[in-house]
Amino acid sequence: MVADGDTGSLPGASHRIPDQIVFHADVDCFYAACERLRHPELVGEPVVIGMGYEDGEEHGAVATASYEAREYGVESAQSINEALDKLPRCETVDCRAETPCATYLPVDMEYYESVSDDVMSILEEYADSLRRVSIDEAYIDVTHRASWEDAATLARELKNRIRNEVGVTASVGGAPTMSAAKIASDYQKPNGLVMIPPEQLQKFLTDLPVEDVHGVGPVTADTLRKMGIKTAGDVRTFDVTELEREFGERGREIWLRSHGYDEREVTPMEDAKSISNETSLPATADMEVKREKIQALVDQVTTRATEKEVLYRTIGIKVVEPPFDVSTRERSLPAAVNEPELVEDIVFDLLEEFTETKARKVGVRVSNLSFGGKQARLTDWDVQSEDDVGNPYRGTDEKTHHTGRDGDTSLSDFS
Ligand code: DCP
Ligand code: MG
Repeated sequence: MVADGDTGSLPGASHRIPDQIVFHADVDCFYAACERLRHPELVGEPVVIGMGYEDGEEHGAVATASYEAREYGVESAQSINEALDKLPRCETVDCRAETPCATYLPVDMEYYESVSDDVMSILEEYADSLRRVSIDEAYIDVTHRASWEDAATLARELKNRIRNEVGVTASVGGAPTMSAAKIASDYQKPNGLVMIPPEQLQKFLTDLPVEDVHGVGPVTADTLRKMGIKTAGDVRTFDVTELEREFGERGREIWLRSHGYDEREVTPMEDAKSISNETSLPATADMEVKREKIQALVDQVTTRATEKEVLYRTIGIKVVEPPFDVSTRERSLPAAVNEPELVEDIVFDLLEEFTETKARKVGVRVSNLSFGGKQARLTDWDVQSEDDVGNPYRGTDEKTHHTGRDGDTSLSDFS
């Protein structure tokens, strides 16, 4: 049953739409917008910024493309070669050729960071608190700066100041929750302004594709679709316990977010290096027991990653044999993700090496974190050889083995 407008369908503090006003601001085609500041002749033209790209070369990947270049199918994470097939390189920066072409430029992080700082300083002026989540996006809490009646006016003022004082355009979304504010800022890009007051939140979410629900990655979206769930509205027709049965703790989160329940407050970003957890068990070689413990740890770690809007590139396990024999195994992926089912597959795969091992403690860790970015699609990932085509589990493995007191310095960042 769809519970539009129902903000209190179940008891408990988290089953309500919070009483706050959160904005999420995200600059449009950020790196390209920065380049346009110093190359005004590129305004309105197709521009492609390449990571690992050098002038005139063909290696590297697309970091971003201007909206004019996106019309030709150029997008982030494509190889430069693929982009060049869709849009050849312009002969000169002020090219006026008849056939469509794009200006390709290499990434210049130092410059983009200085533009980012200028955008963030303006956002800070409007914020009771600010959470910067990537180079071009931040959440701000404006609960005490506006009411829902004038929230759009405040957002417009903020956007105008960024455009006039920095020279880039930002899309801004406002909502009572962080997750909905992020969806709102993306909803009308570029130069978007979307406000979702509390009474409209559930209606807004009803038709939202399930892959856009906070915490749902491509693999989970696939499983949900197989269950007949295509939208957040469809999620709400399910009982929370059914989703918990299928996805564990994360099922509950998907259910909550689909209702617009998200209690998170805008707090400044912590500088975490990894997210991990570990648990003791009566020393045993029983794989069933080890798997069960690891499964619970995966749920806890990935739920924390989702709450913190963190992507990770490295996934690892730790196995402690009595008395103090510590082994770690980790695998690094070609791109950062937040994909709990993938974590589960990888940690179970890494655990295979310890089939015979008596373990008294096991741990799960995700590291190589990036904050607030968008996850690559599995198909975007670079594959390492012909055999690995389509195999997202392929990555680089690392092993360590260490005897000594568990928790020694070489492993101290594990917990
Ligand atoms: N970025 C990157 N590689 C990616 C995605 C993004 O290097 N796979 C970089 C380039 C982007 C910047 O991060 O300019 C900000 O990321 P966004 O996802 O906000 O993308 P854009 O700002 O470029 O476009 P949009 O208008 O969709 O926000
Ligand atoms: Mg952006």
